[in-house]
Amino acid sequence: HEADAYRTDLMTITRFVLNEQSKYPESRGDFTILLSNIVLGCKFVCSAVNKAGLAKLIGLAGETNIQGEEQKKLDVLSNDVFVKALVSSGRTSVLVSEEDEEATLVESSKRGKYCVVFDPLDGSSNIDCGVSIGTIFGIYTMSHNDEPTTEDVLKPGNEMVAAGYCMYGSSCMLVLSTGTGVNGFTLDPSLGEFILTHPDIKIPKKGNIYSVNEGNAQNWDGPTTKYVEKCKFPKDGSPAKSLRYVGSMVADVHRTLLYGGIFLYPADKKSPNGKLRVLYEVFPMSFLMEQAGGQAFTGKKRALDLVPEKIHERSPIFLGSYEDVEEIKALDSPSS
Ligand code: AHM
Ligand code: MG
Repeated sequence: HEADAYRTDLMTITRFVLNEQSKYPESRGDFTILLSNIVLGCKFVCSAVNKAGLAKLIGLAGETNIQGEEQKKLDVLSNDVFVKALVSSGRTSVLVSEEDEEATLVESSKRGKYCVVFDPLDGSSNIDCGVSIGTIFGIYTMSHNDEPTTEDVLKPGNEMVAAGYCMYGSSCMLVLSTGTGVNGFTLDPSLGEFILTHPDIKIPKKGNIYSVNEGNAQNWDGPTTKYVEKCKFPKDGSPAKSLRYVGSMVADVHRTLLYGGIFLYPADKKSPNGKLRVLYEVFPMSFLMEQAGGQAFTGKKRALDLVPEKIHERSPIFLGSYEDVEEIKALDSPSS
C-alpha cells in the first residue's frame, strides 16, 4: 500500500459546524455565518501576526505610513477587523472586546441573535518578540427581542453556547466548543482553510506540568503558595511537576489542554481579583476545559457559575486536569 500523500476528505471548520447544526431542525445557519466571520478575523490576525516582523523590517510599521496615516498597532488593528466582521455578519446584537471600554450595541438594521465577547489579541507582552499569542472568544444568545443592552452579556459562563480560541503559534490553530466536546482545527495556509486535526480533545485526568507567573510568589496567599510548593517538593513520593509559562494565556491553556496539568492566575496582594478578565478570558477557557473533561475553579467556586457585574471584571482562575484542580479545591479557598 502506498501511503496517501494527500488527504482527500477535508473536514473544514465550516463543514464541521454545518454537520453539527444539521442535528437541530430549527437551525437556520445563523451560527455558521457568525462563526465564519470569527474565522475570517482569525485568518486576518494570523496573516498580520506572521508579517509583523517583516513589516517593521521594510518600514511598513513605522510611525506613519506612505499616506501619512499613523500605523495602527496590531492589537488595535485586530480589534477593528473583528468588530467590523461581527457587525457585518448581521448575526450579533452586543459585542464586548478587551480593547473597547464600552460594549458595542449593534444598530437595528444589522442585529442578530448572538452576543460575542472576545479578546482580539491576547498576550500583548509577547507581540513584539514573536512569541505565540491568540484570540479568545465566547458566544451567548440574546434572551429577548427588545433593545440590546450591556446587561445582555452579564450572564454566567455556563450560559455560553460556544467558546474558543485561535493560537498564532508555530501553526495557527482554532480550538472550538459548541457545548458537545472540544475540537481543534489547523489552518492550512495554502488553502486558507481550518481543517479538523484534533477531533474530540480530552484533557488528561492528571498532568505533570504547572503554569504560573512565579515572579508574583511573594504576594500570593497561603493556599496558592502551599499548592505550588507541593508541585515542586511533593511529599507523597510522586515526581515534581515541570514548570512551563509562556505568559500568553492562549498558549499556556492550549498546552495544558493537550498535555494536561494546571494553569493558574491567582489573586495576590497587589491584584486581589487576579489579572484575567471574566467575560472574554476566564469564561471561554473554563468552558473549553470543562468540555474537555477538566475543571475550572476561581478559588471559591466553579468559574462558569460566576455572574459578572461589569464587562471588564477580573477573577482568579485555576484550570486544567480534573485531578489537579481537585487538589487545589482541597486546599481551602486558595484565593480568598
Ligand atoms: P493582556 O490581555 O494584556 O495580553 O494580558 C493577558 C495576559 C494573558 O495572556 C496571560 O495569561 C497573562 O496576561 C500573563 O500575565 P503576567 O505577565 O502577569 O504573567
Ligand atoms: Mg487579554
